[in-house]
Amino acid sequence: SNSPSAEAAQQFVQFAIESGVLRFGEFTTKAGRLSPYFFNAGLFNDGQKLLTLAQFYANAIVRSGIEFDVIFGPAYKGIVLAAAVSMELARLGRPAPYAYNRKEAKDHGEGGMLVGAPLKGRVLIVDDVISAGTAVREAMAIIRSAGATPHALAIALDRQEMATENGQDVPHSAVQLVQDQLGLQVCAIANLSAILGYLSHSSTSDDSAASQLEQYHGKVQAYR
Ligand code: OMP
Repeated sequence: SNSPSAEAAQQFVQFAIESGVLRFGEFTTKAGRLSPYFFNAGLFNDGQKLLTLAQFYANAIVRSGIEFDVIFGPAYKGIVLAAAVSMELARLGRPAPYAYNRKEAKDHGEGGMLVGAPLKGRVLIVDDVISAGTAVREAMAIIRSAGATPHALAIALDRQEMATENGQDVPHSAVQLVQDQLGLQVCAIANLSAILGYLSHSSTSDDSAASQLEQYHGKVQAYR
């Protein structure tokens, strides 16, 4: 199943809010959308948070039933994620090698743009967030040029937004694009609906954040 476990999704939203990773306010996304919330995975910035994060990913991946040969973490945030998820999967008795890319080519030593295990076979991309689907297409291009097969995507948060192609909004979500057109299996720990659900049940959250997220959801989601 690629739909997140509802219980894990709620627990994850709470964890992200308590960690300061999920914040409410005014933000601009990479695709240039004005968003009332932002998820900054870089703030899972101590060992305990990273371990808990890795457990959420590993459980979601195992639950999804996705099969793969190697994990790929796109630089920079994906590097830490790939390593942490690989460690937790090993602890669960499902060892998998991992690799990541450099953003700048190295002209000495071992050279090249890829570090870690050889990128071959079915590749699971582990990344933080999917919004308009640009980052995942960049990761797919790196995997293909290494001669491997982009096979699946695991993310912490699916923002459930419409995809862009060549900078233009298209009438389907980024996850639909990745699954139906690019052929990847997708698993997410949580999505915008889970955030909305959490806010509607939490007594501590403010109602204005909840209503702004509702509005935003209506604006950025893809209708078909
Ligand atoms: P897309 O490439 O549009 O799918 O956006 C995904 C990337 O946006 C992530 O890898 C992040 O670099 C960044 N991002 C976040 O980290 N958190 C958010 O809440 C929103 C974004 C974003 O800019 O859309």
